[in-house]
Amino acid sequence: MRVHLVNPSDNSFGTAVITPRWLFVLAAATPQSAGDPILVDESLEQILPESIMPSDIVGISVHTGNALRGYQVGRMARARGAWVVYGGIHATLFPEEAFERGDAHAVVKGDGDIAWGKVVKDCLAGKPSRIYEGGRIEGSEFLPARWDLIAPDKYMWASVQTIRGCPKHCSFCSVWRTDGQRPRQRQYQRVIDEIVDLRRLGFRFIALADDNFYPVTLTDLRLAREQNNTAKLAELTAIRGERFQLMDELAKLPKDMVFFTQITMEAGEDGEFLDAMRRANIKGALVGVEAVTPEGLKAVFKDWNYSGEALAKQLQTFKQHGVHVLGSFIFGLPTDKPATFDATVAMALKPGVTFAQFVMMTPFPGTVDFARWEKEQASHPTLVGDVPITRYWLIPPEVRPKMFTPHPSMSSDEIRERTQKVWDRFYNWRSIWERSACTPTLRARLGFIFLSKLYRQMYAGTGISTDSARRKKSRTWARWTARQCKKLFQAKPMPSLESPSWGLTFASSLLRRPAFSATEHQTDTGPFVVIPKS
Ligand code: B12
Ligand code: SF4
Repeated sequence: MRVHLVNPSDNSFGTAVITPRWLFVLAAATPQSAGDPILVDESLEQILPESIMPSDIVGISVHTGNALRGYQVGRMARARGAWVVYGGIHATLFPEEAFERGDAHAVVKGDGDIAWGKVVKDCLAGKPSRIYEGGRIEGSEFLPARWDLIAPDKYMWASVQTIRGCPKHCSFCSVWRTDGQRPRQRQYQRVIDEIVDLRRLGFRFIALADDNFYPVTLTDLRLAREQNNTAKLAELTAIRGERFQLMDELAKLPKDMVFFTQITMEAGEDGEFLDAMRRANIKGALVGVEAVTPEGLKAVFKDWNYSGEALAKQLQTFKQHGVHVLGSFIFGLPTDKPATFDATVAMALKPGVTFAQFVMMTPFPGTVDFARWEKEQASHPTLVGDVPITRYWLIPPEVRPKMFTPHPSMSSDEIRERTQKVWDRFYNWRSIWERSACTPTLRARLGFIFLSKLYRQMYAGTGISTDSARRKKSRTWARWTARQCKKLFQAKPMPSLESPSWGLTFASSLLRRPAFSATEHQTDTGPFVVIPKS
């Protein structure tokens, strides 16, 4: 019997940009009695059906975009006699779908860190439950990933989560509903231990895979103070303090390390925080700009964001403090007009934005937008084949519309074409060359150019492009560029690197624990085995 963990994907590039973290976390949650799991990331290569044997346990993670492929994998695995278990955000929101479409034996809702061990044991005993409630576990319970199982030469960036949940409530985002609005933060040393493990293996680029790296704003602190809410103020101050501790420790790691995260624009008001990010080598952050007009921001419940000149200034503030912005913009909002595309690209081309993504409005399940749309569709459902459009992820990709919700004044094709032009304009050679001047060396400049092109091509291959010929060309391009980029991202392994705190005489034995070794991962007695310092 073997445990297989499968990250489904229709697009295999042989090389991937960022590690799917769940694979390595669930590997850590797999009881030792089941042996080391086999990890299959289909964004590298597809699973071989012959690798699945009767009584094997196959764990499949589905988000909305890869659900259809995930169900295919599950049906194949069940037909070969395996136990099939689903988890991930989509399975959490639509557990019944995994049974109906994916031949599931069981579904885990919510976090898998604790629940997965129980699932494996129940499967081994031949009696899995139908649904497991993984819930929202505390930050102290998040498992460190088993990086010893990674093929380091396959990924450019590794991902480490430092916090889960987001206090905001944007209408297009499901995070605050599924992960909750209360930030669940990991103790900084646990994060550092994982990063040390990764640098030992030769990873120097790490994505801090957080929903929102800036969970406490200056406004939150001011309001708690004004309301004399001492308990709230203490809680917020503690969360903020832990962030600074993390960044102080990151700053002590090898100087060639580069971190990237996701943050709200309000961090631009907090110079102290941005300076700590710079010292910590957090060189870039995805900032959800979403819309450049006040009406657009209101439409997505993000009117606390900046627009117009104030937005341009705010984005530049990040750069002035040494944090590059990957601006994320949404097209297809009801308030968008043809002129919005020009205004957006003009804003993106201003000095504050180093990278940008222009995504088409997609109603993701679990969001306010999705609930509203589902309600509108209830009386007169639009069908594609026999699938209601509100279940668009079940529509075969060849016939799946590119946009799902009608726009009041533009057709889907018009929005798609205009979006395509914005991508082309932002990522043309000249603009990339100009932006690449922010890098310190020729090698870094080359890396910047490759990465910009790769980013653009990967997106073109995932739905925005106008026709399938272009999509195919994009994929070939992305594959080639990914191989070149990978070389630029690899660093010499540092097998004897230690965490800055392990050498401290006052550090507790827990602080001295490397995040993994061949013998110390999840045991049946619990994941946190303390390894005394030799
Ligand atoms: C980092 C991240 C990215 C990164 C890296 C992706 C990667 N390679 O992993 C990047 C930037 C590339 C990215 C891209 C996109 N992302 Co993203 N991303 C995230 C983010 C912030 C964290 C994911 C993560 O690593 N979490 C840490 C791991 C440990 O947690 P986890 O995956 O949730 O897994 C836990 C549980 O879910 C469960 N579990 C998961 N799988 C399984 C399987 C089994 C068998 C079991 C038992 C349990 C289990 O156990 C795990 C441990 O507790 C999430 C937000 C979030 N909170 O999840 C969004 C999120 C997953 N992304 C989202 C989206 C929409 C996208 C994009 C489509 C964005 C876009 N418009 O292009 C693309 C799609 C990329 C693709 N083709 O897959 C949405 C998905 C919504 C949905 N309903 O599907 C999320 C939820 C954010 C949101 N705003 O709502 N993303
Ligand atoms: S889009 Fe960002 S800020 Fe808004 S709720 Fe989601 S994670 Fe939070």
